[in-house]
Amino acid sequence: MATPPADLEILRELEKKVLWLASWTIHHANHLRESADGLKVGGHQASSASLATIMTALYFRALRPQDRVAVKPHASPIFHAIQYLLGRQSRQKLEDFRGYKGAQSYPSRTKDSDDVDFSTGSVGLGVAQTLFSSLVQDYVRAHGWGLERPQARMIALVGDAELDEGNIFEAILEGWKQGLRNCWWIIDYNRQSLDAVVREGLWARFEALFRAFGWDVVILKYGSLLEAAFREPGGEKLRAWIDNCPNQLYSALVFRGGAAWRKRLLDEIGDQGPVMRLIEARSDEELARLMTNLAGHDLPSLIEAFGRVDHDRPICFICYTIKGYGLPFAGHKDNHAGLMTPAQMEALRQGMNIRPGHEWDPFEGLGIEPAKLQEFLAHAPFATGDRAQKAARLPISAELGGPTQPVVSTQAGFGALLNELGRGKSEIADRIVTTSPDVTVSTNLGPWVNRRGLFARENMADIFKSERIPSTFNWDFSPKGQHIELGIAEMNLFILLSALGLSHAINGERLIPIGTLYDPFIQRGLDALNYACYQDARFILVATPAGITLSPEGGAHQSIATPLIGIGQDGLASFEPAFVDELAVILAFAFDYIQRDGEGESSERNWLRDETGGSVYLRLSTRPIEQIKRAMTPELRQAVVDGAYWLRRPGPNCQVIVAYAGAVAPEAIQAVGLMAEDRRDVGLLAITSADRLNAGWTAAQRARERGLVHARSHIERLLAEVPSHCGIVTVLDGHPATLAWLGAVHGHCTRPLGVEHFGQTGSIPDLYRHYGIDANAIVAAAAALTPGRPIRHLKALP
Ligand SMILES: Cc1ncc(C[n+]2csc(CCOP(=O)(O)OP(=O)(O)O)c2C)c(N)n1
Ligand SMILES: [Mg+2]
Repeated sequence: MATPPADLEILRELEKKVLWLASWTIHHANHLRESADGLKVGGHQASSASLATIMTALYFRALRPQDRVAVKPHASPIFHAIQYLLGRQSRQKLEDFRGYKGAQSYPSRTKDSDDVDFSTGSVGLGVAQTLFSSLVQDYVRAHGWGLERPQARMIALVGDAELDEGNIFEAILEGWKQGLRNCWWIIDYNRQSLDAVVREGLWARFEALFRAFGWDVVILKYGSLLEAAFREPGGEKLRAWIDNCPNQLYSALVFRGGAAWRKRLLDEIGDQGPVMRLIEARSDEELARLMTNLAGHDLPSLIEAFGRVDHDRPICFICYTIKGYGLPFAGHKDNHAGLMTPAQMEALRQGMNIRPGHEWDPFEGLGIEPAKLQEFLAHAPFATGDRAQKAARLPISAELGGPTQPVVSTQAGFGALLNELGRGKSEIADRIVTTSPDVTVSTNLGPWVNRRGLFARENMADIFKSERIPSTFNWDFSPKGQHIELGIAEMNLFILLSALGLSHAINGERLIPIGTLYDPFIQRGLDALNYACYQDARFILVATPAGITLSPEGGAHQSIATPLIGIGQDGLASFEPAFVDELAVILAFAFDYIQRDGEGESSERNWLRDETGGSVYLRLSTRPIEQIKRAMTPELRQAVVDGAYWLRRPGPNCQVIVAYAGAVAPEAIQAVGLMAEDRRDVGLLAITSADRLNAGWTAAQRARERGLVHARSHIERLLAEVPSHCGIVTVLDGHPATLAWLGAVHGHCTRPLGVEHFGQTGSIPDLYRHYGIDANAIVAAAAALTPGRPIRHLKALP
């Protein structure tokens, strides 16, 4: 569909305006706004200019309201400028760019107010997010939800150096397996990274790679001016020269300008007949304009390419651009952190016909009447529909599961709870979608998958089943399946969870995503997990087995630091239950918690910001543990969710308490039993969430500092019962720092036990003894901590 010349004229004016506003925003942040710290804002100006034309073509022409875009981090000023022109960004936020509560340095779903679809910042992640969001859209539609809404294209604006990130390749492979559609990746092929100019011929590797995985590849190299020149006499010679021009030389000439182009071209091909006339017919300025007329800066080429797409296969557009195009440092290899000087900015201002004092006026200096521009913007396809999506919260029952076996692990308990949910009929069960990077069976999702099936857009039967070969697992794929099986790539797991966990906001359909993996491999995908939390995706992460307790599986798979990740990761409430009745309570809580979106007021009861909700991390174990026969009272349920309860309440003459978390519960119980013969009133504190205890404690202290003198957190109330001379021994299968802070709550002397080194294989008793977290070690720590006669049962430690 050809673009009417009048529209093209308007789009050209808007392109100029977008570049101006983005440049002015950056300049304002650096030179005009009072900066208390004197820090300069680099990294945006050149990188933004690269994408000004592509984003103009997209937002004002090609995008439809339902389309979703991940904008490369450093193009954020262009994004904010476009939103400003569309009336969705305030001038104040632009003026405060990168400042307190101003427009964000990198587009942010949670911190920006101007309609960001996907956050970006850590390069590679936003790109993969668009791919997984396409898969999630297909999942939602295959289940019959949201069919009344038009299908979105999930689009990423990708830096060429961004493609060095390995997670992108993991995602491409997974996308191929899952039949990816409706996904566009637009590569800003400016041949520059942060430090330097990229390798020659990179585009050819990209092209081959994308084609190998079933993508359509569209290469947008030369703009309409250059294409026209190539058709002139001598044009073929010019094309051959530019095709063979090394990236570095091309960039250098872009930077140096018209006279340098002329000299170089005349030196190298000036004697080759008509091409000389082609060069000589142009002034220096015209020659520079011609030679930099790459398709990524050519509106007609871009509009035509985007408009021509007539299929839903994934597409990679390789768009040739110039980093810093239209600005004085265009092409310079050091331009990433480059900033325009006030004099350069002044020249740009004059060139754009902008009067001093009118720099923020949306239509200042343009050659078209404001009313016409306003009208055009209001009718841009992107602006004509409602983009916001919302989904109601799903009802959940507080009770989960049935009777458990007398001796069982939390991992087996988790499998049984999900199996039970899968067996029943409930809205929540229908909205659960599980996923795992090739550890579905070994994390106990098997029974659930047997009931609910695997997801694929096309039916695929389990041949083992049809061939009547006995197998515990039914591996049938169908569009109604509720488990997405991933290859072994933990980055993909987290980015898929991020996409599933935003379905309510992106697709208007709520999902309850549950991802499983081995606990140590959280660290493999940690940046993606952090990214998912940063953009407020909602999911439940089940990490199992964990710690050294997986002992016979080998030292390589032991995790030590993950409980600290659980405490430190914002947006993620982490739990490490020991018993399955606790797990059932926590899972029911998690189903609700991941759906909350209230304001961040802390509850007086625990001082946690529970109304805002978040994601949940469950650190589970394969160790079968004798279960406690007890009724789940409302008080106990609340305490489990808040993070701790007394398994044995300390008496008034108590000298020591043991506080444990997770799989070491039997050791803690045994140690308390041994000590009870020589120490009176020993207390035993069961901790289900060090994270929530810690968060509540911190928040309550803050509240008191603000004058709310009666604020008390859950852990403060629990430990208030413990006499001040009493010692605390803490123990978990994880880093001892996880619980070491308990001593600071009321000043109790504390000895934290845990695991600081790893790698040894053996049985659980071997390893608990080796690492000093068995009953003996707990008793020895208690004996050393508290006065009194020796504890008789203390055996010699090896
Ligand atoms: C994971 C990660 N590593 C490093 C960075 C720092 N960084 C920001 S942009 C960039 C390279 C940019 O090159 P490219 O993607 O080609 O974009 P351009 O600047 O050319 O527009 C780097 C290394 C980052 N943001 N994220
Ligand atoms: Mg680049």
